[in-house]
Amino acid sequence: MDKLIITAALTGNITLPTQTPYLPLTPEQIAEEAVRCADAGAASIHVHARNPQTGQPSTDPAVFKEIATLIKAKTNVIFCPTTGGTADMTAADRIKVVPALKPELATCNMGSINFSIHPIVDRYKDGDYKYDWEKEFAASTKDFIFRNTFGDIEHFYKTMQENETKPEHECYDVGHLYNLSFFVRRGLIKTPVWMQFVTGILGGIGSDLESIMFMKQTADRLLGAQNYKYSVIGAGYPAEFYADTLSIMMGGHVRVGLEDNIFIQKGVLAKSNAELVEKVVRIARELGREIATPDEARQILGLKGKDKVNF
Ligand code: KMH
Ligand code: ZN
Repeated sequence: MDKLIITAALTGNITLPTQTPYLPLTPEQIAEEAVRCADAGAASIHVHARNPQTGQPSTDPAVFKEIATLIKAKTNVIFCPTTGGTADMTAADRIKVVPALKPELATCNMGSINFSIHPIVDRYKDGDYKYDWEKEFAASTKDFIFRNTFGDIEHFYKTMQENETKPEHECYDVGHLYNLSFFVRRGLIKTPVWMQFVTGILGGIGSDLESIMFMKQTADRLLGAQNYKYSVIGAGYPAEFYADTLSIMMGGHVRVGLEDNIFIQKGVLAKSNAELVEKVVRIARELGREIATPDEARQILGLKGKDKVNF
């Protein structure tokens, strides 16, 4: 088995500031969390930008650049920005970060899906929200279609190829594996590919073990096990740790972080992203799986190297 690549997803765009006071929002907070996660064993940091004043998800390349520069000054970790988005972001907005930063890795979402957090509004009263935008944002996801058409994906691939950025393929359901295999067969993306099974999102496949195994078996059948590396996300608690443990056992890689799960134990908020990384490191060590350093992860994934980025 490869050494284990741990990705830390620090803030995302679906966790609300109201859900946890520990969610990093400003570039400084995000960078500080990234450094702590790298020290704890994360090889890759998945980053979303937020408006530093309001905590709202943002596609502003200047904010991404500020975060990336702060992180690079203090650690050797891989910087992987999102190209995902919310209802008010176009595909053109979402991909802007790639030519601006020329990162080693960036996400590439492999199909259009419903992607919703609307049930969360049942948990809070109007006065509970930290920011004005949060309730309307969460409620509006009931009608959100996360758009990733074949045309969008082709455009993302082209931009990533021009900038030597490797796509991290986010696959939220079995159909997304077929989409990826379509692009491989067409020669638009070369193997070995790097993908992530994103499970437990309302609108995508569940985090139950059978579904994760089915994703793996389908990817093996469509691509051939030697032609891809994968990581697993389980959204929520305890799904994050169950899904990651299964992946550790199967030879896959893992992602943790407040983007996907805010709890360290049942009902106990994680006080930082690093606490989540530390927990998955403990699980991996108990299971005898060694942890990859950022440079070992670069080698496993075939990345261009951090000297070739634009930040
Ligand atoms: N928000 C996650 C469920 C992306 O940012 O492009 C999936 C994700 C994808 O992290
Ligand atoms: Zn993300």
